Amino acid sequence: MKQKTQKRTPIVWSVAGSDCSGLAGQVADIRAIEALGAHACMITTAVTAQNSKKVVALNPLSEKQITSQFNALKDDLPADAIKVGLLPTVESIEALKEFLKEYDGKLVVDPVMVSSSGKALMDAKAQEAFKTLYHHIDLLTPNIPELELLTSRKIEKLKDIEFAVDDILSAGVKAVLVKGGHSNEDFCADYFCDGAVGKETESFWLRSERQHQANTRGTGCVLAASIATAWALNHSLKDAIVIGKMQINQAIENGYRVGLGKGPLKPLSWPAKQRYMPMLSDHYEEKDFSFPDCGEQKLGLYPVVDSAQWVQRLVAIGVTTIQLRVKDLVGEELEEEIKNAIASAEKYNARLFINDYWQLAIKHKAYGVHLGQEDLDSADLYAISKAGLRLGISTHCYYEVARAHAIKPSYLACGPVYHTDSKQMPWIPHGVENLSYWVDTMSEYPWVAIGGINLERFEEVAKTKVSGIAMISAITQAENPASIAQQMMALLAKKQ
Ligand code: 3NM
Repeated sequence: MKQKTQKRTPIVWSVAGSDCSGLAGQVADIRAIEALGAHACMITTAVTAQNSKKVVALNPLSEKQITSQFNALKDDLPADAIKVGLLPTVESIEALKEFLKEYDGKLVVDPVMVSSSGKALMDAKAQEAFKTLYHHIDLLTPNIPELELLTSRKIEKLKDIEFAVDDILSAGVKAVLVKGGHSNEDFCADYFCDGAVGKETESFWLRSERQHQANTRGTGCVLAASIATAWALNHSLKDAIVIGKMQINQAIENGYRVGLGKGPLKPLSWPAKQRYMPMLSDHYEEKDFSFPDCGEQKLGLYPVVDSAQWVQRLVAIGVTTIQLRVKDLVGEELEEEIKNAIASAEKYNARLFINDYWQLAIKHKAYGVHLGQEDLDSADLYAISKAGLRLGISTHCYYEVARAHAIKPSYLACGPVYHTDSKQMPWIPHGVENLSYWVDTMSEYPWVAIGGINLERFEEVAKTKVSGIAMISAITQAENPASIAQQMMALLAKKQ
């Protein structure tokens, strides 16, 4: 009988210490890896004896014992990503280094140096040898005490974190995520940076509200293992970091008590709640602006057009939400176009969003502004907020949703839902399933679906809980645009 061929499940290796108490270390890694849908393999570096109150013994394995585990796995169950935790001795580091000579895949390393009860988990020689791994590491995830140990710096101010991270990046690590769980603030902010001084860098803060939960053993393990897993599943590293942060927020919420001391986190399946989504920005502090909502009425049919004439044509037949996306006008002509579009929308009481040109939108009192991610850095969000305009933001992935979430716009757009020829983008279409994930997960925002939506696909999109359905070509390139728009509006009216 012919066997069914199945897509191979991605594999993530946990190179770490076992923990007989089932609270942290490798067991936490396995739970995290399998919760996100990958297969976990274990390379054990030490058979630790610990309980919920203390580490009793480390019991490191020999270089030979560790190497034999690498050799057993490497051809049969090769890693799509590796998460490294406890490396207690120079021998364990040597064994890993030897293996890394033939592995150039994704490598996330959580430096496990001191236990939460204060026991040193790496001897002084191992701490030095650890640095010889740096140029192999794609992402290093220290907490503040570990960052201090690794860089011999005292971290007192936010700037100290940046300097210390810079030391590590200059020494060869490709990216660093510093975990902020150890601060006393009522939020928890992690700092990411991926390039040393002089090289092109990207850095950001990821903020979540602090959950005052007692059962938090294994936090570092679950975070790094979740990031490695999401990365193994082919999300970008930055998306994987956001997914890891969502998962840690969910796992902390579900931590449970089991022994006399702190209990473990519980990583559940794929995180899908707005309260797990971190806010991502270049600021440590939360931004203090807000944007008005778009009213009770759903955004509905939302054509995106490139001229005031189109706005006039469509609002006149009852379109209530519309975007002016002008690409080829400048100066007075551009301003005139925007003024005319605003006048038409006002006449018919339609909600007009101006793409990109936020100054002109403010000047002529448009209903709202729509910005792409690339415009977020240059636009003055404070000015838009102060003027009382609504704000819509395009998103395509976890990183972008987390970034938009920090701005708390009036709506979020999700695209491309299907293939589109109207805009060049690197994104694979979401499909309706991913669109639904976003609408259901970030459920406090109205969502607008965009990309490749036409009359045939319209009902399928309308079945999700989106607030608005946006399109360019299905209307502007139709033989009879008014008829298509009216049919779409009729489908929405039928649904209500
Ligand atoms: N933004 P059409 S897709 C302007 O995914 C735009 O952010 C998108 O055009 C996004 O309806 C898109 O012709 C083009 O496919 C939508």
